[in-house]
Amino acid sequence: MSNADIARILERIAIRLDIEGANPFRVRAHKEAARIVSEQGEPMSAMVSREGALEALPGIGKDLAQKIRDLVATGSTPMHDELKARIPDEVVDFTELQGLGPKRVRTLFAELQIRDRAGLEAAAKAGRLKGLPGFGEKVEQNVLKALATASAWSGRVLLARIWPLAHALAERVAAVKGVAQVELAGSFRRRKETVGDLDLLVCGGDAESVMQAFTTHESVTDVLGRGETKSSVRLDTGLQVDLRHVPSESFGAALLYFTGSKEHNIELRRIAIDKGWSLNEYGLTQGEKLLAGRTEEEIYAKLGLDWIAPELREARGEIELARAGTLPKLIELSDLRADLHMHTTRSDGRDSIDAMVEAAIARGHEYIAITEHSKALAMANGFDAARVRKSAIEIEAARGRHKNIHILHGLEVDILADGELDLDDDTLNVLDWVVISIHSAFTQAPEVATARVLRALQNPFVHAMGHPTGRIIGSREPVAFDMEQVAQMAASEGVALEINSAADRLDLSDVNARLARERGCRFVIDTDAHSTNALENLRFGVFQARRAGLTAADVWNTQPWSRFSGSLGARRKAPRKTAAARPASAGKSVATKPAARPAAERTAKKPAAKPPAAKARRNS
Ligand code: DGT
Ligand code: CA
Ligand code: CA
Ligand code: ZN
Repeated sequence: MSNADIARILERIAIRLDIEGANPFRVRAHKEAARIVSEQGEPMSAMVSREGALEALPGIGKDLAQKIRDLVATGSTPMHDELKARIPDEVVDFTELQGLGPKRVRTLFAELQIRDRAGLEAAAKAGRLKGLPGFGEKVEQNVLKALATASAWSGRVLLARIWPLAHALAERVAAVKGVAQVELAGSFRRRKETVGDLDLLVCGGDAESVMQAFTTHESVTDVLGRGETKSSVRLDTGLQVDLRHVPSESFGAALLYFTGSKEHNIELRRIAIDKGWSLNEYGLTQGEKLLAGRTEEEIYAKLGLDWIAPELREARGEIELARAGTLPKLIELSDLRADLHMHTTRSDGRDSIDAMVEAAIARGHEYIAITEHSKALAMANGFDAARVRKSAIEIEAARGRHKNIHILHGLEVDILADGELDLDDDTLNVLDWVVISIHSAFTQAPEVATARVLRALQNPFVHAMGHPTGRIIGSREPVAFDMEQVAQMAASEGVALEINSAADRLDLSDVNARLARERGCRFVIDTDAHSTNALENLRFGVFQARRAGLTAADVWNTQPWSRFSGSLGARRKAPRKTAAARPASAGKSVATKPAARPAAERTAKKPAAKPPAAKARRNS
């Protein structure tokens, strides 16, 4: 069992204890143990053989150490077996549905004896949930919605979750003697946010040895088929992987075909047919004659097209651009110089400011923003006005300890249900960087939600909107605001829209980011990291941006610090457009003192001759 497997079982023990109404201390102890195990670099299977090593871990006492030993030895523990016998897996999974925490699941289980998904859906449809203590009409409707969302995504896995394993499989095959090329094609190569299955392509080497290496990987649980040129397996995650062994003269054609999308392929084939040729996974041919097939580039070239990045192959106009030679130069991970959304132990993050800063430096960031939550998120230790002022001192002290990165004093401020921000303008003015986010009232009617967001975007202290739609892939639908109007307002206000890199957010989506780009919006790509490890997720945000056709110039945090810091205060100093809608005090404070930018003073050279505010706020 890997540490991740062990952590997952400890986590599920915690949920089951919680559902049974066990002592909250015991619940928390198991959750904490799961976290500790998942963060250990050394495998538990190695640690168990060293006397006292497990007990030396923080939060792991005798009892938990024994459970870890049982898990390593047998894959289970007596306590988990007993709990499982009482509470089925599907009931534990209910806690992942939006709106159903362990307490409500306990009620469902105890009062209605609901033991599976079908039972939950039937009960909700029959209106038997709303009368339960702690439920009500709205919760019942939300459960139905959450069930529908979950089933629409079922069977697909998040790109980020399968990323390491997919590469491990590809590396296993690449290590076979004589193998020349290995590619993970399909939706994975297009960097879609979720994948239905993996499509591996291999050329070179002896096919038999390739199939042997592939089908015997540790994570393979079933071999669904094994042939000379194609094998299929199922992984322990449930995901299917197809591997095709293809000759090198048609590798490019196979890669093109199996990368898809199907719609993109159909458009390409139409172009070939118009020229009297044919295109399939073996090559581009004219009668018997092979015109191209070894590389994708030569096939695109023959068809009169520039090579198209896989992320754009969704039949959304990329072929016209490739024909005209006007494809965008897509942003790359190395273009990003900063991460402007992250949390520390001061709110709900797991790591200290120093740990986050050091990890950001190690990643090569030139500047970062530390953005804790605001007070509306009491559960997450959100900051009130006084805490923000104290925070400014803490950030200044951190700057003193870390000279080789610029640290912005930021905050992730809640957008309240009516569009008011969770903190007053004077407090916002203390901050260098203000991200606004929706963390409540997710199910407002479209007009209400649109008005709410439009209002929030007009606050002159705001720099960016975090995870704009609030959707969680597989469990929460986006807030129903009108993206068209929101994008227009964000563009005219100069507020950047975030592409949040968290595996199950990736919000904005590709489609929404594309729309926002067309309306002239600027973007930021951030991790929203709650731990140092999560700072690594930035690449998934970049993938989403590439799928939207974004270039480095579209993304604010690609700018070097001198330009970036020079553009931060512009909006605060501009005269307010809608003075009537604003409290008078805020306007005054803006007029009398410049926006606080202590971090900016740390730059060696002052940003020379700042461009006019309006221009600085817009790039591209
Ligand atoms: P997925 O696995 O659902 O996330 O999405 P894909 O795009 O990986 O789809 P998949 O695995 O069914 O097939 C891989 C690629 O093979 C697909 O993107 C395009 C190509 N392909 C599959 N079936 C067809 C087809 O019927 N016609 C054409 N033109 N291409 C196809
Ligand atoms: Ca696929
Ligand atoms: Ca497939
Ligand atoms: Zn956040």
